[in-house]
Amino acid sequence: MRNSAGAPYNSTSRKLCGSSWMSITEHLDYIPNMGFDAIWISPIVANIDYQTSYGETCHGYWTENISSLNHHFGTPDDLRSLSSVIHARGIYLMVGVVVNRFAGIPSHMGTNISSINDFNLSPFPSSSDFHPLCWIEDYSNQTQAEQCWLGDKILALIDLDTEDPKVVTTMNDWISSLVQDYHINGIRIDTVKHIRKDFWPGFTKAVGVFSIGEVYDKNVSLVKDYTKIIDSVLDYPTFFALIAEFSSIQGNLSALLDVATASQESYKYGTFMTGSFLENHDVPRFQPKTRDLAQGYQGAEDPDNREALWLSGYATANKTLVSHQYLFNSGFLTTPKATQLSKPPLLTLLTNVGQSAIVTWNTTGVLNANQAIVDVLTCSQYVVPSDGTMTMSSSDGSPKVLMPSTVTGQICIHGEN
Ligand code: ABC
Ligand code: CA
Repeated sequence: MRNSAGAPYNSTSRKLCGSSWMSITEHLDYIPNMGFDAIWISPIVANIDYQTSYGETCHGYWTENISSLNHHFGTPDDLRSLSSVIHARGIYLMVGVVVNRFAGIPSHMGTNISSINDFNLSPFPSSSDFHPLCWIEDYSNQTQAEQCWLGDKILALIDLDTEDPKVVTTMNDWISSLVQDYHINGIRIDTVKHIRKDFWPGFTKAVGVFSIGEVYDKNVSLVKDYTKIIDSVLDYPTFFALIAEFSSIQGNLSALLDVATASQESYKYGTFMTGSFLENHDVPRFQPKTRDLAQGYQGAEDPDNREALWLSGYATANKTLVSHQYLFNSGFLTTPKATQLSKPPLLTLLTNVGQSAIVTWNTTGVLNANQAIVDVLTCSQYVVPSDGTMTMSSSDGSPKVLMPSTVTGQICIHGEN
């Protein structure tokens, strides 16, 4: 998305940048060219509209009124138009949804529960619709994580009383209409671990389409329960392991395997349905952590990790950084420095040795004797010797993605991919 003027944007300013739903429609080639078939947009409802110590609500997470849309992003007709234009291109629409809380109350207005009545929160105008003020101080205390408030004394996020049946019914009815009105194909549910688990089955039923939940925690033991009540979760445990083990040459890929195995065994569908990611708008971008990548967003913590997309020039050359999916529902062969992921007919060889060391993968017994294979990243061709013994190597830390020549089809033609 670019802003209307195509102007430079400094995310540190935390200001609205003029981006809109209609501006997305000006760059629709970018999405399939990156290999994507869906877009996920920020929450769409009306937000508080005043300057806070954490800037303006450029991200859409500070809900004021769930019954109207965020006028900074466009009109209801604009959103319907975005929906129909992308659908015509075969692209799905995923929308961010916040249930857990309403707008931030800036500190100078006080965070006293009674001051909630002074805001125009809709359809929950009264302090009795919210949990009494207490701050989440211990995230491992589940009752506190669910019933106390996120945010801080600078900007409080008012926690909705999702134990109240009236609140539950209102939110379920709201999401059901929203999905239908705008032909939404999926939703990304925010702050899932901050609402009691038995709230979610009714809500996701009302959603009626695919939902993926944000459970921001590195522990498989905590995340696994949510895979049983929501279609999918963002795979934070694997994210933490990927970052730890791939961003440094001291990383241990066996530790990554431990997390992958644990999630395979305890998530409802293994890792088949999880949302894999290497970075997002809440965590530092991956590139500053290593010198081994060619391109990508560079920002550190929020708000620096929210660089404007138009500043990339919509380049599509380096797809792996943002779109690589770790298909962990597959076989592994891992040493601390080199791992082989086997998902026949695909074999992926990964390493964290860095660009100045040589790594070898022993593929004996993984690939068949006499098999002709192609590395689809470089289009290099190999034939497995007749006795089946084979090692592959890399001298610059590059991965390999191997496919049998018989199934690569059009991927590598005349030595190009
Ligand atoms: C603003 C400023 C920030 C400032 C912050 C206090 O206020 O911009 O610079 O630091 C929205 C906006 C933000 C805004 C916030 C608050 O609202 O986007 O810019 O920050 O006003 C979701 C969304 C996120 C959104 C919110 C709102 C929720 O994706 O964009 O933020 O609340 C928690 C929530 C998670 C939430 C995340 C930001 O905060 O659970 O839903 N994301 C621990 C906790 C996590 C916690 C995390 C970060 O810290 O367990 O629950 O996430 O605070 C691992 C552990 C984890 C641990 C991590 C750090 O380490 O296993 O448990 O996470 O090892
Ligand atoms: Ca809550």
